[in-house]
Amino acid sequence: MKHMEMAPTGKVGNDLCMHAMGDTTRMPGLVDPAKLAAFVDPLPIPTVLRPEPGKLLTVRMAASQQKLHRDLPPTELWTYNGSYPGPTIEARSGQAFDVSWDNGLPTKHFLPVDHNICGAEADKPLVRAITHLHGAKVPRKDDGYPEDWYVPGKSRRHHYPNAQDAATLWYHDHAMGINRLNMYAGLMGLYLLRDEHELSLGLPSGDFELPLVIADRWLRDDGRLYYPDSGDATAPWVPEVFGNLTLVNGAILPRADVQPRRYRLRVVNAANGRFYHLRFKDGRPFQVIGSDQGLLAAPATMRAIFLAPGERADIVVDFAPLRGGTVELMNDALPLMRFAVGQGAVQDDSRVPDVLRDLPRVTEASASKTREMTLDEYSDCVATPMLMLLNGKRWHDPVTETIKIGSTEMWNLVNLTEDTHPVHLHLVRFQILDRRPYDVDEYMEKKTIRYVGLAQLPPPHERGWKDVVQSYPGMVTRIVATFDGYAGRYAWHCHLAEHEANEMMRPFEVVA
Ligand SMILES: [Cu+2]
Repeated sequence: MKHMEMAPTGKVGNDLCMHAMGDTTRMPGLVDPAKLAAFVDPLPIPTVLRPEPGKLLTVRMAASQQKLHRDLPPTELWTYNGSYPGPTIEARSGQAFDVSWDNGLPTKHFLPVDHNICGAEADKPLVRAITHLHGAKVPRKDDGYPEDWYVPGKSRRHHYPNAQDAATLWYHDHAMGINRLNMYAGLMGLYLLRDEHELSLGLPSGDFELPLVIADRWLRDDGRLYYPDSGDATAPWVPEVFGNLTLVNGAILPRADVQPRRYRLRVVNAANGRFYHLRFKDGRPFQVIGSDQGLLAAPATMRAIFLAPGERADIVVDFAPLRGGTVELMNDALPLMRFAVGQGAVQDDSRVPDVLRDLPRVTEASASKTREMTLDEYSDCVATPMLMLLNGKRWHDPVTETIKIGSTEMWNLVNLTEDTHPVHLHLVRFQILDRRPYDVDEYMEKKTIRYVGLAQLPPPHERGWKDVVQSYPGMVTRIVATFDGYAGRYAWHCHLAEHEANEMMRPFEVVA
């Protein structure tokens, strides 16, 4: 398709859109965030499950009621083990176990299923689920492949080898065609993988390590979740969802009472579509010690971090200078939560070493194969208002990426759209080589890349192992991954859940 057919769509998933949608948007019948008392609810901390090696852990998906703010009625959510976020699963590297993911959901969906979306056709059951452990290197049958969904009343057992480095992983629904709805309904939780090396570093731990699962939602005045639709009941899919309320661990504008000392924050951007530009209101610096796939080589001192859906940040912040004071965690100019720092004297034995781990940078030369992968956006006013594709192909088109197991490949993500897309690969970790501006129009015409600027190295906080990369518009983003571990068919996709659904997701096949 030619450039002219590209949709002149609204900005999706970037600052422009966040501001255009506005965080104070008030629609009739929806909760107005300005009317909610701030920092009155304590920051919820999900229950921690520590499975014993070799044992079976059972986690059950079910509808449940949960208060998201003191002054709001309870909200129906779909959760793992009755809470949003679900329980935090703590695992140790090298200690395998199995989880039985039981589907105890209702048989009717309470959010607008679009039967035009691939995998959600009218002949499919309305409610289906499959849990993907994001960032885990697992056999194909245990990955949570989108087509491995099952219906209420059924369960599926996944084996987690945990044969990888310590990292902030998270689990969430991945059912073909409806996972954007299932995730929005609440089906997600943290999975912290720890290893001996990380535990030896002396980082803040125990009560001084806080998970922060951040995601936006709309709520109706009666407390029910509102998921926007196109206005066409036969094709309700929308290309983006930006709620006006932000939940941190399931609470709107919560407060964490902390001590004047260092804390480790395990941050997940669990939103369907919103990017978060996180900073502290007073501009205080913090140390980023890890990214998606674990520790960086060295801490990166920052005052703000931009996280796309699916991305994680492992952060250490020192509240000692704030004894007796408060500080808000912000998304740009909007507060997300408050830290209220106690008065008492505390002894802080934690530390952040200057060297966190041995982490060699991968090189271009290590790749035995290079693939050019385009990110495309098409206007198709017949079926749907817009369509996002990878390599111009749909999910059901034949597999084009057949990869020899153990081989190292460089994927050049050629973004032809006007938006940033967070690209996630299942199974593997990768490093970002660089991003470089190129002539988009010339590529459309001749399919050749002409660079129009210098290659930009990723900033320090993106130089670790990653499993989501922000592919910027007008840039070629180069990543290098080694496809080791397991053979089989896995998925790669945009982590904007609405894009992924239509149809910014493709299979790749690892072969022996
Ligand atoms: Cu996208």
